[in-house]
Amino acid sequence: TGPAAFAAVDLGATSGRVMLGLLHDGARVELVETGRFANGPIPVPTPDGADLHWDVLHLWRGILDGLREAGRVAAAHGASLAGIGVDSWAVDYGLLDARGALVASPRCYRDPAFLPVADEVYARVPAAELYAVNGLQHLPFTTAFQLVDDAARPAFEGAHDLLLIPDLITCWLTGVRVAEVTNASTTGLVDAATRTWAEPLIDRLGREFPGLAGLRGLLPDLVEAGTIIGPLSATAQKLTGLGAIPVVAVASHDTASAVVGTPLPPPTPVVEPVETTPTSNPTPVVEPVETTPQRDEPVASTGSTTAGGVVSTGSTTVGGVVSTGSTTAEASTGSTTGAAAYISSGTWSLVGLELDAPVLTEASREAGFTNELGLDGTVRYLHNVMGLWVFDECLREWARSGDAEDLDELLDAAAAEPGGLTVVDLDDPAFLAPGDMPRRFTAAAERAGQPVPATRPALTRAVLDSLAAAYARTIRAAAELAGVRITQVHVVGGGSQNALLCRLTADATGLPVVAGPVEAAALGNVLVQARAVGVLVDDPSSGSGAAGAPRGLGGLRDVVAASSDLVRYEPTH
Ligand code: ADP
Ligand code: LRH
Repeated sequence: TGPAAFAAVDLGATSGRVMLGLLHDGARVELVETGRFANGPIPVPTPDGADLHWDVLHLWRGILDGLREAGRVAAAHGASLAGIGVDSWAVDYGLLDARGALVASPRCYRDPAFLPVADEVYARVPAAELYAVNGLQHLPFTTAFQLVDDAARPAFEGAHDLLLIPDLITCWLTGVRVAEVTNASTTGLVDAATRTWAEPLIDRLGREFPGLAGLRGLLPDLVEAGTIIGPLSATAQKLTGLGAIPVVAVASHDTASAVVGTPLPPPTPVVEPVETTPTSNPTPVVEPVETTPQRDEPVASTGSTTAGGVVSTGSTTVGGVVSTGSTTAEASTGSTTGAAAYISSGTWSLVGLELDAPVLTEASREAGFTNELGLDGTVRYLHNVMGLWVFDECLREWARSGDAEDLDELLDAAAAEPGGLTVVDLDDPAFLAPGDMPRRFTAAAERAGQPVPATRPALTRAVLDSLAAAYARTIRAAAELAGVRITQVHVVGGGSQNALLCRLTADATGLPVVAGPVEAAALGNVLVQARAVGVLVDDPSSGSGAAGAPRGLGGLRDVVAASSDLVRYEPTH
């Protein structure tokens, strides 16, 4: 029989794409790009400056074309589409009027107008109270803060429904309005422990900010990832040339889909203290990695490499995800849980761990950790690092000046720079807005009393050194707060192709870095669809589950590992 075919719409802040996922033998996904379109914040002049918007209609055009092409390419492989799923960047939304038409083009989270709002909210609802419920790190653009600003605008009065970006596209495809929970968890309006709308918090915001009095009425019903929303509507069928294909609510936050699409090995008990002795090898070891272990195989089967001196033992998994606090693994062996960290590296770098319950402590809030929701009841315990946005904005600025850089040559030149000279704090909101990044980065270096990079390669190196330092800091803090020992770091997304950054990350963390897949979000999107429509079920002969039962997260990741070319970077010091 031919492959099962799924179309993943994956909208990043830098580009949107439609990927056809061909699932071969229920074991391996081949991704074929059937559409890619540019994305980015667009300044729209106002009497007092400019608002930042997304061009969601341009994205919609690209999605329609990409889906039509996905249908054609699937047919050429002897398959027809069995599902469509949409994921995108988080927090932003479209408002629909009573007729279901868009009230205004969605605003972009990088709009500087949002910057002062958080403090206005915290003055009325203390940050600690918010964190105890929604578990979100402080980000100035969390949906709840955007809404306070938006509610003061005339357009808001016409709003009847609020749909996050992927839910908006799903609604345009099906006519059905829902809020998928992984992305809804980034709004600040969801209870991280119960995975439901945080009604008391929403009511409270409505009382404190009269413009938000009707907020609850704007929010659709929540659904978990993996819910089949409905078939393509008759209109969407005409627009795409496709049939009544089921549209599935995947893990619609792109980062949640990317974490599904990360070949994380199962957590394991670890014994013996971590040895931090540097290796004597002066050159980075870059070797192909075969696959991550099957969830149910002993960890020894990962091959000869033990992570950072940590010896892994046995095959115990802790419910498939890392448990916080005292775990079964700890109780039975007296050891700590060893787990892999992930970095979803695109426009942002999302750095953290997968947990089975939120960490809502004050220490966690103060350290800037978020508890966003993941697939199958998991929690994405992570921190937003400003990411390749800073580097890409430099590239865009140099291109605008008429003297564009070749990416590979620039990265080679940056690799030859001394390194470690300038390391700035990329959490600074000064980097959030678009425009003139080289000047803003050098200004930040000056403010921090650091050497100001004088050339483009030196500046590139400084940005990447700063990223690697932020990754190491974040991974250390996550491990401490969640009570686990990190054994390796997985980097996925477009940034996993940046070999220099991967090497610097291995060195800064002292841990092996496993890079890939590049299209982790699209892969995670496809896998959740396949499971939802009943294609990805456990093979009873594997002994890993009942016949016909849907695969767990570990089973989905077996497919990720089988579908990806991974590259491993060992730390050199
Ligand atoms: P998003 O989903 O946020 O739009 P992506 O996952 O597509 O982001 O990653 C985009 C980033 O990947 C770019 O910002 C760029 O820095 C990096 N990138 C893409 N291709 C390469 C490459 N060949 N080498 C190094 N970096 C790359
Ligand atoms: C990455 C991302 C991230 C959010 C940000 C708004 O694309 O979804 O997880 O914090 O965009």
